[in-house]
Amino acid sequence: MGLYLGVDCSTQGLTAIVIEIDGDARRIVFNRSLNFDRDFPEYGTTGGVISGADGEVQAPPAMWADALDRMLGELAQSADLDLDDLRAISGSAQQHGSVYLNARAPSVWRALDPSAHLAPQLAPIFSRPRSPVWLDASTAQQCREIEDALGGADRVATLTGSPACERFTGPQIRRFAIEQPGAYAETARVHLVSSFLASLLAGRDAPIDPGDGSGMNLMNLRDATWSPEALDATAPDLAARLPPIVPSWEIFGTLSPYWQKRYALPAAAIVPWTGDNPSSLIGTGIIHDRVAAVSLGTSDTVFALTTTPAASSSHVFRSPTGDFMNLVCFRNGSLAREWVRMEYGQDWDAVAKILESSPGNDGWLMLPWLEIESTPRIAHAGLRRFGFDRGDAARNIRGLIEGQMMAIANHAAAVSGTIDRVIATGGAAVNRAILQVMANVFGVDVYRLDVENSAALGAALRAYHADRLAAGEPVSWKTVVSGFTEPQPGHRVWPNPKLVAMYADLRRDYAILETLHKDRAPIC
Ligand code: XUL
Repeated sequence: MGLYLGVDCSTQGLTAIVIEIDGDARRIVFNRSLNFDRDFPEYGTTGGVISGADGEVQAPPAMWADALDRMLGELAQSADLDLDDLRAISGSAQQHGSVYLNARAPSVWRALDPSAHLAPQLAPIFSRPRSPVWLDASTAQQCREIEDALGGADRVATLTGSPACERFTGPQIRRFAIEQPGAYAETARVHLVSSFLASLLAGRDAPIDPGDGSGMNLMNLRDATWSPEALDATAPDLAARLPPIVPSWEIFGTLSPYWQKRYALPAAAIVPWTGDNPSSLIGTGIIHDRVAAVSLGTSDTVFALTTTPAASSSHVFRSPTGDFMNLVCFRNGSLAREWVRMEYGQDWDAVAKILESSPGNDGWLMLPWLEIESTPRIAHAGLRRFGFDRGDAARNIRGLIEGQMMAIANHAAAVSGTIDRVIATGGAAVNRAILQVMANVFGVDVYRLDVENSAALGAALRAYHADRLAAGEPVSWKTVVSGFTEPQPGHRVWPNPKLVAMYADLRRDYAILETLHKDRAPIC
């Protein structure tokens, strides 16, 4: 029997899931979340981040470390678990964010005092106390410079899997290197959020996995190695500052003495962490084509697995299975849904009733760009409401959520050819009325999985896969995910054929409005 821990450090909180695998008997035995704003108020975040001028959005890496420390403490206190059976740990984190460490980091990790909290002991290691995260939109100029140096947006996309994107790591690093050359010179190591947290567990520099590495505009997508020309186009001496890229399943260390002594944990294997989306691919069981996952979280994403990169997808990442995953990301996800709910003073039950009455909003459409958007790229934040009465709660709430679902369904064509089924995950997937809109808009069955945080589950499953491989008893991905990711019949939502036809027309109108208005200022 073995226990496997998966941790997900998302924008707004940190979740840990432990799975127990005993032959064919498989179950989740621990599932807990911490919320950064609520549980770590001393860091002063809102929605897990701190927003500054010029589109800057950052978060303190010490807060993520603090959350990891508290979560392992809670795990160690869990009376139901015999943690001597903990065999391997992996994790995932919000993609693209970067953590800047000075040369002292490795010696600080080696000398950590197990009787003391982790975060304060890490204070000497940061050459930049705050990390830019995926919501950061301050790097437009750096994106253009990188594209110019590499021969244009298409060339960057072919090489790295995505055009230069404001929220990606390479442009973040370039801005830092140019604007704070002294602090960049002090930086010995640039980590992703994922590899930073994996380093803390192992007490040594963790590698980057190809899944998260492909969200940086720095990795050659095809052979999963750092691209020398992309590195040169980004910042001086970057190669020396980046950890190596290794296969997602290559165990690189064991839980460090700090954790073993602090919480009486065993020397469990540490498997490279990946990005939250690649991890969700495993946690939703998407190991074959014609199935797309829609993750409704701080960002909404739609993704699918392919054996070759899709030409039309805005992002192609490597998947933790070694294949490719195509992904489209929408910045206006749960925060926009939450905003419209609060603005009109409704609870989620009332929102569900609103969605169930008058599907299609009598034809009234809204482009839900409360904040600047990445799909399509919208530089001027602001809802675009067409002929709406701003006082009409039902129409505005329905307009925003239906608009989000139409945008997701329209852009999903870029990630997968035919889609037979959608797996919905993320916090908002518990809302059946939203999934009903999704099913009607997509015109296919939508399934919700039991587990809300598919990224943390995916991490635990990846830990299991890597452990068995290292033990010389490899397990196929189909077997890895079985027992955890089969959709429950009770969680299936069917489309209503009449509404599918109506939404097909509305989706066309929505696409036209999107094209017409993406370069225009908000109208109301
Ligand atoms: C994907 C993206 C977001 C983050 C947030 O490209 O930027 O989904 O991973 O979790």
